[in-house]
Amino acid sequence: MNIIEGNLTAQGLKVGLVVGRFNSFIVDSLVKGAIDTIVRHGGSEENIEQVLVPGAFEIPIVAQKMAASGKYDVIVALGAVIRGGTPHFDYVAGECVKGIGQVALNSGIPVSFGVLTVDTIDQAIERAGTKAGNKGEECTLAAIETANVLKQI
Ligand code: INI
Repeated sequence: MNIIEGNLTAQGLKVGLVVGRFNSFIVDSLVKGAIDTIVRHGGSEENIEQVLVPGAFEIPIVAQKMAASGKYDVIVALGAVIRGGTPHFDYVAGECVKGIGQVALNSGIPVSFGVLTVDTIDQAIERAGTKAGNKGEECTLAAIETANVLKQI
């Protein structure tokens, strides 16, 4: 039996980060975690490009152009959508996740989902480098593995 799996080596990997500025206090920690993960797995900061957008809603359209550019092996989407008192959260989070999935499938470039979708600021803090880890790190690891498995198929 032939088993194909991606390793966690980021050496030579060209990574595009698309980052929603909204809730930047949280998102900055996700970005730090993503960059740290790439470097600790053998990648280099010169091969990372960061594109900033206003909020999670804008991530898909920018990720789409990044994917079509041919400049990146993988794209990591980072942001934080925090529920408020209106249905706004559902629209922003829903469009963001749907759009990111579409970009990945339509382009063939993996787009990793590192956008927090949480009910409270506390939950966001927990996932941005405190007791529930750092989702920027986790989704970057998934991005590295997926990019490497795709290369072998
Ligand atoms: N954008 C976010 O990234 N996170 C949020 O929590 C958020 N909330 O709650 O409003 C948010 N809204 C802005 C949205 O992403 C767009 O930038 C805006 O609607 C303009 O298109």
